[in-house]
Order: sequence, then C-alpha cells, then structure tokens
Amino acid sequence: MEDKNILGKFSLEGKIALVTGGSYGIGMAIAKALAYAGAKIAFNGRRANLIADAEKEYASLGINAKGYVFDITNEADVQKFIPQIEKDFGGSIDILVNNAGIIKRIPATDMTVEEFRQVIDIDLTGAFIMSKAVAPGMIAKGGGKIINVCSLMSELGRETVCAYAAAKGGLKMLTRNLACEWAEHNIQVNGIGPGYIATPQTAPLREKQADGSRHPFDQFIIAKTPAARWGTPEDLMGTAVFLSSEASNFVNGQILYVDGGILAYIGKQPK
Ligand code: NAP
Ligand code: GCO
Repeated sequence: MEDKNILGKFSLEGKIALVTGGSYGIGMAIAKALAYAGAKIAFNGRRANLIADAEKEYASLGINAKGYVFDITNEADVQKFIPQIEKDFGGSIDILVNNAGIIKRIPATDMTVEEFRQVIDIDLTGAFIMSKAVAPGMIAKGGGKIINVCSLMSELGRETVCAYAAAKGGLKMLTRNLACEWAEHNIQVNGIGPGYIATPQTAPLREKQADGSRHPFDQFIIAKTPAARWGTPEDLMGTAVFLSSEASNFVNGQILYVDGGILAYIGKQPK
C-alpha cells in the first residue's frame, strides 16, 4: 500500500548535509532549503570571515549551520575535514552538495594554462575530491545523495568561458558516471543546472551602465530567457530539496535544469 503522506517523502529530518561554498550565493540558498526541510547543515568556504558572517545569517533564521574553512581542491584538507564534520555532527554525511565553483571570463587566446587549470581544479576536480571523500560513509550507511551544481554551460558555450564550460560539461559526465558506479550502494548522484542566476558570480554581467541603462549582457539574457528574468538562488531551493530527499530515490544521473526555459528556446525573431 503506497504511503499517502507524499510530502513526507520530501522531508530531510535527521539528515546531515554538507554544502560546499555555502557562505553566500546559490550555496547559501540551497543550505537554507535543506535546513527548512529538516537537515542539519555543514558548509565550507575558503574565507573564515565570510564563514563567520554566514553562520550569523543562518542563526538569524533559526538555522544552526556550522561552517568549516577549507579549499575543496586540497585533498589533504578534505580528508581531514570530512571526518571532523562527521564527528561534530555525530554521523556520516547523508547529502553532499558540490556547489563551490569559480568562473574566469577570459578569451581563450589570452587565458593562461594556469588559469584554465584553476577553473577545472575547483569546478570539476574539487567535486570529485569531495565525492570520493564522502562516499565511504554513505556506502557504510546504506545510501546517500550527491548533488553537483552544473550549469547551462554543461550544455552550451559562449565566448570567454572555455574553462568554465569544459569544467561544467565534465561535471555533467562525472555526475552520470558516479551515478552508475554508486547506484548499487543506494547513492543517487544527480545535478542541478541553473540558468542565469543573480549572485555575486554574475554581478559583473548585470552592472548598470554609466548612463543608467542595463548592461548589454543583462538585456541579452532577459531576451534569451522565456521567463524574461534572471533567476534567483531561491528558484533552486525546491529542486535541491527534491534531489536530496527520498522523493528522488529512483532518479540517477540526471541534470535538472532550472533555467527559465533558456535551453528550450531558439530566441525571438528580431523586430
Ligand atoms: P559565487 O557567488 O561566486 O559563490 C561561490 C562559492 O563557492 C563561494 O561561497 C566561495 O567562497 C566558494 N568557493 C569557491 N571556490 C572554492 C574552493 N576552492 N573551496 C571552497 N569553496 C569555494 O557563485 P554562485 O553564483 O553562488 O554559484 C555557485 C555555483 O553555482 C558555482 O558552482 C557556479 O558555477 C554555479 N552556477 C552559477 C550560476 C549563476 O548564474 N550564478 C549558474 C549556473 C551555475 P570562498 O570564495 O570564500 O571560498
Ligand atoms: C557567464 C555566466 C554563466 C553562469 C551560469 C549559466 O559568464 O556566462 O557566469 O556561466 O554563471 O553558469 O548557467
């Protein structure tokens, strides 16, 4: 007999969630969503001051989130902090959100190999390092959820973001491969593909012009988005809860795009 308490399938009560890059932006919104659904929240970042500020913001919302200062690309630190987090929270991590990421907007001809490698290291390799570190605990526990924050750039390209698009395209395939490898352990690995979201990362693309007009890229995205608006971090909260909960237990290796319709749209006919 199926359980009629369908909303209960979205509950995260008693779960331990780790959100990378949870000091602000999309990571903070996702962490709040998981907390509102009942999860206990750990998060990380590289800047202690932002971690401290974020803990205060979470606390002001009644969320007892604990922040940890480490870089997801530093495997030794990750191997040190995951057991520390599990000790602090009294159990292994149930939900990992690989949100931390950077972008460099540089023409390929001008981008140094070091700059390219830095983006790949954080946006792709960092997710592998984190997933590899939490998987043993999830396997021992009988299951878990890993959510990789991909991007429209997992599917599409544009000028000046070659490293980022390569990383996010790779993250889509890492998601699919880890989903295949760990499904037998009841670990579901999926991705969220945000469209253009108003956060510090995209602030340069929305800066008002000297004459007070909207940034050309801002106008471009509004025109390219059927919903005719930038997304907000809050637009991602429901999808994050779904992919973190038992409601998605038969969803494996999928990227759910939360993009206002951009990927479905060829664009308006010029007036
Ligand atoms: P953001 O505002 O730049 O925030 C990035 C977060 O990641 C910060 O908390 C940052 O904190 C942390 N971080 C960066 N590198 C890190 C590292 N090596 N180790 C640990 N933490 C690190 O970005 P966002 O817009 O919220 O985006 C979050 C994720 O969504 C990223 O993966 C991004 O690629 C993706 N995304 C964004 C959009 C968008 O339109 N905004 C769309 C699609 C996908 P510290 O710098 O203090 O470490
Ligand atoms: C850019 C933007 C995008 C967004 C996002 C789109 O410069 O084009 O930063 O890359 O961050 O990834 O989904």
